[in-house]
Amino acid sequence: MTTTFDSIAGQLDGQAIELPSWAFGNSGTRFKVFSTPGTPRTIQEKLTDAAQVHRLTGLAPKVALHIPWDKVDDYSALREFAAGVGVELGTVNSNTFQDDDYKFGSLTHTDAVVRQKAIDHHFECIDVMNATGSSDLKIWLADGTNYPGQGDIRGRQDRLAESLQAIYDRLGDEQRLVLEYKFFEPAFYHTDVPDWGTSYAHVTALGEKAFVCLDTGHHAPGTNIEFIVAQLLRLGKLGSFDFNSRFYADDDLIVGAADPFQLFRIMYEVVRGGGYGPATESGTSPVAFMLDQCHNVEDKIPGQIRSVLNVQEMTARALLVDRIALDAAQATGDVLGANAILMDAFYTDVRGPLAAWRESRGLPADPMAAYAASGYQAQIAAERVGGTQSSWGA
Ligand code: PSV
Ligand code: MN
Ligand code: MN
Repeated sequence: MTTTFDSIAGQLDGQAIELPSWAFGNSGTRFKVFSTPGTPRTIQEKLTDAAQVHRLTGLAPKVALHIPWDKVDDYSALREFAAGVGVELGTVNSNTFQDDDYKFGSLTHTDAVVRQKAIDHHFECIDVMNATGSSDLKIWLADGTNYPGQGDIRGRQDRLAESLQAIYDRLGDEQRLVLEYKFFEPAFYHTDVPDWGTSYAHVTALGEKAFVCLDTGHHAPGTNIEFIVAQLLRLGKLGSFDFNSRFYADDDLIVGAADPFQLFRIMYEVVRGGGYGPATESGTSPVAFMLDQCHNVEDKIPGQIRSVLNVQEMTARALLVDRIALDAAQATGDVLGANAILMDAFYTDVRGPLAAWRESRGLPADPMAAYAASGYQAQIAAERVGGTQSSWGA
């Protein structure tokens, strides 16, 4: 290993991982939503909790909103509130999956009235972005069918393209649309945006302000996700990540918990493809790094702290790959040598150097321990009674 931690330490400055507001609410499975003492009752309390994650790690300056879960009367006031507690408002996520009208689809629906309702909801999200200063509109659709023959797959694609165009045309110059794909759930026969290729086809047709969102939990088991990362970066269309980890389905567990090696491989391709670091340096459009997780049985704030630390740890290891040596090994067909170079970086324990990196920047060496010692969890448990149910579980 010729690359040292000191030589990559500066590249860790400015790393930003956006937190999802919904990670701070109670969540669960379709079997049970357990409530956690101290769970936020309002978006303001969620922002206050998210600010703890940023305060202790320096890694999470933005919080993503989900509309209507985080609906408020005055988004400019919410923006000011966020700034007051030390965070910014980030990606605005639309929601067309919890309304009876969308039983058979939203942007793909056969009924023009329902389609327009779904389009109008996205217009409302863009209004929110204008007030919050958010740059990204994230669209994930529950649209799909359960039985062969239930819907006209081709017709649904055509209607989707038309609806997306109407939404895209409303974006401001500095705003982006990111289209998330998912191969199953809640529809189980087909979904209308099942894979990166379908998302890519739509966002490419829309134009230069539209990108693909890659949620790490939305692939079939065994999918080589880092290949998708490499390809989308090559095509200039990787807009954002929803990070989480999974053992079986869309588990939404802590990123890096199930398969740290996969997270390392993803981060290596991000670095290799110019998706990491300031946009001007990389020459590509910036990639937004977001978490999309739920904390069903563990405390939510430490769950989010652990998550951003996991991303930072695998980013550091990915930056440690000796790219010059790797290039040489690859060029000479040194299969095992090349593999060893990558594995050397993966096996490098960066926890000590990262603790020192934090201390040198006025952050606690161990953010998990600092949170546990802060008394914040006991304070919110005492102060907040009747936390919000997740909108998923409700
Ligand atoms: C859908 O599974 C998804 O990953 C989308 O990103 C939604 O916005 C999010 O979950 C909501 O929890
Ligand atoms: Mn997601
Ligand atoms: Mn998901």
